[in-house]
Amino acid sequence: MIIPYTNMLVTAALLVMILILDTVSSGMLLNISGSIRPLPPNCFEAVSAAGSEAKSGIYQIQLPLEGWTHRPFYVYCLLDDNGGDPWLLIQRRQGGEISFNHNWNGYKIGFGNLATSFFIGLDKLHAITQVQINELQIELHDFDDTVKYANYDSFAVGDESEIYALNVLGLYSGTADDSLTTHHSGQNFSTYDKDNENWSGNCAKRYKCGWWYNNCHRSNLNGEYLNGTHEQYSEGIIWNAWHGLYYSLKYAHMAIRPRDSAEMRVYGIRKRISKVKKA
Ligand SMILES: [Ca+2]
Repeated sequence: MIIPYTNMLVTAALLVMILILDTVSSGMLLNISGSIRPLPPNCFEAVSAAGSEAKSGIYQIQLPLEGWTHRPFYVYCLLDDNGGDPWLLIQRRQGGEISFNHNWNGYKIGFGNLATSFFIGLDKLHAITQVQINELQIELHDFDDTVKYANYDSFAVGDESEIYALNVLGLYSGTADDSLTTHHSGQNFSTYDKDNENWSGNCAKRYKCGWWYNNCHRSNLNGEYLNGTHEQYSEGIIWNAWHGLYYSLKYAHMAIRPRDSAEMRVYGIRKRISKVKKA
């Protein structure tokens, strides 16, 4: 009688797996209690749903945006040390183990490891910044473990037909000084196989990563991981206004979050969901 009992267990396990796969592919989560709830649309709601257990980490979200309602994906949500809304990391460098020297398609879809170093992907970045107005925070660490910030009160990138241009970059505030506005605001994205910048050479090929290059850069947070002071002009993870063009930072991340109040955000998302449903 052992064999039929084992068969029953296998069948039950398969049924549970099918149910889980089905709910995940349709953008629903199965609660411990067995009830089904929709995936959160952003880090704020993902972290809120985790309640007192909430911590910085990987969450699954689903954007309430046409073309994305059946394409849930994972993001890294970072709790705010100052008690503000959580941030969504769009890029992080914390070691040299992940190469950032990728082609157009690599930057389009994203690459790396969400738990360590990664780039979210330009399609997702465009979509997230389409849903609502976001602010941007760049956090930088040097090898003395000094930490500095560059904040921009709005941030959005165009879609692929707009060459993922850095279309919206708001007012700067912070401690790292501004190495983005003057040289990079409004610039197209470039990779070594798509030169969309203003230099006679190929910036992405020369500096080994994709970025919103102009006639190259004053910041290059996707650059090679080079461990501090070096002799190669402008190479490495660069933030010129703090450490100049011959110093590669120890750590960098770029994080975004909706700029509006929680109330405004929920209202805005509801409006968009109803628009998507009507379409
Ligand atoms: Ca060029």
